[in-house]
Amino acid sequence: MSSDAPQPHFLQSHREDLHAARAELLAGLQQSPARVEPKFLYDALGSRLFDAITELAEYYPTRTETSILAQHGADIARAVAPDSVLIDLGAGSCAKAARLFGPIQPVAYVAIDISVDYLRDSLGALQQRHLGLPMLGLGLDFSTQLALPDAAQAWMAMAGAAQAPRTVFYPGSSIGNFVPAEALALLRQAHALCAAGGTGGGLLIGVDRMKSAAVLEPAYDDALGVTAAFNRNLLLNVNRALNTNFAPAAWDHVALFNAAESRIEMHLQACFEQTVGWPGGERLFAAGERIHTENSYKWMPEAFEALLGEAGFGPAQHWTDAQDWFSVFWAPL
Ligand code: AVJ
Repeated sequence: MSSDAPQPHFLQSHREDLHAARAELLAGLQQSPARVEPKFLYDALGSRLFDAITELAEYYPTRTETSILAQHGADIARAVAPDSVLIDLGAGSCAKAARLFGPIQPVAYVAIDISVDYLRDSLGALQQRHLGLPMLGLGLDFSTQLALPDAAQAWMAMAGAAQAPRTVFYPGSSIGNFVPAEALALLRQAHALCAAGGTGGGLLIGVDRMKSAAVLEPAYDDALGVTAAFNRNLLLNVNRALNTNFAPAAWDHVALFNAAESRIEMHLQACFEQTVGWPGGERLFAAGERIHTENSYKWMPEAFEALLGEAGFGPAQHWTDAQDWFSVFWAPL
């Protein structure tokens, strides 16, 4: 690589109060039932384990969404404004957004992930394949607040894209991690993010649909145990954050479909009675006691369309697959 090859720009937004973040995590661990937010699934190893999950036969969402985006790429390109800034929420490997570059021809690409470290390699490699497209990697935990920091606004102005329409891309049904009230709050912030750009902006979002437990449960409890490893790895991440002494092998992976709440739940279940300690405290877990680590909501398309409207978007359109398992919505400003 020559030294004057274009490079992506990187920014890491840090939560001001790390102490408060730790206190929040510890409070969740001490609740009954205990809970840890799903963002703790995504350290460097967790992000790689998730990428492996997307290749499993049982895990249909990623490949179904990919096929919808491929099959309806021309329609999607007609809906999305030309010359927009593509803002990718939870970019990870950046592979999904990269497949949109051809159809929608963005003028700039902003990849947002909780950790900028995971973005460095993927975005660096992507930049070499798209030399003329300005790219920003932004480390930001948008689960608490979705807003671009001033430095990101300044970067867009430098890239000549301050007035461009904004296409916010939130694929993978990651919106499913949020209970409906939180999902609405996040969609409202996504709407504000689009509204701060030029006319023609909107949200392109992937949503997993309600379907039978016979399809849903294996997707979250695969035969190879990759999802189990992904779930248990959260404990190693918590150990680093809090100095706890969780032993991952002492916890079983549990994935269950909660029909009343329209969601898959992941839990970690203590294999036997054990005490987990941290500097200044400890908690006893009974055999069989659970830590709730993730919700993955499954939506009826009509209900999700209504949610988009409540968040302030105009009339949405959506595309689906032959089995009606997954939907990709375009919600204009
Ligand atoms: C990244 C939140 C969409 O809910 O399907 C995959 C995470 N958890 N297997 C999902 C996940 C277990 C995934 N999302």
